[in-house]
Amino acid sequence: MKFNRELLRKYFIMGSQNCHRDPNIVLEEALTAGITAFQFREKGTGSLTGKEKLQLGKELRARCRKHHVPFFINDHIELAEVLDADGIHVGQDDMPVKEVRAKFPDKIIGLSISTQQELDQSPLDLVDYIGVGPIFATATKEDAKQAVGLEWIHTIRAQFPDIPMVAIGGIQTENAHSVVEAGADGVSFITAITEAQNIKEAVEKL
Ligand code: TZP
Ligand code: MG
Repeated sequence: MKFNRELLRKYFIMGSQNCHRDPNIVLEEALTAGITAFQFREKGTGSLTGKEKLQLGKELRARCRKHHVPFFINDHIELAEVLDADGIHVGQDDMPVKEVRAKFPDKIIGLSISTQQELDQSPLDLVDYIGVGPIFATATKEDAKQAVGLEWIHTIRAQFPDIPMVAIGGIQTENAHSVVEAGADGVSFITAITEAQNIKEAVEKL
């Protein structure tokens, strides 16, 4: 799948550890409601591993394919290959972007950026988009860094007017628009959907 920055507008991230219901149903509702991208992030306390992770990944991958929504894998290079993911999202401590790009010349690659130093030292020319945050406080990621605020989006935009950018961390229906107004191409979110009473309404508002 070819990258287009509009894919970043409503970028849902989740793993089974985030869901109170069958992750297949949660994803299906989110896809039907209009998310523009999905990232399988099976990670942290209570997450599946090995064959179970692979099996769930296959199921979620198939659902994205059916809806023509790009399917991303968080970190897990091998899984991205096996599941024929459209893209992979890596953090600063994962496989270096240069190696990921060499391995996957045609996949969409996203990279997390949380500080000016990371911005300065990352090979931005090799990635399709950056993920920036955590913008607001979040309890979803166990090792999340301090919230950087909307100011961080302005700071990056001033230096890179054209770089495709999705924001993450504490983004909910009530604050999503402030993030886009600050200059992000889109918002990524976990609990805005996995904790939503009504997924359809939540996706529409985000
Ligand atoms: N990376 C930075 S914050 C975060 C990740 C994966 C968690 C976002 O979860 P939520 O529930 O949308 O705040
Ligand atoms: Mg990572």
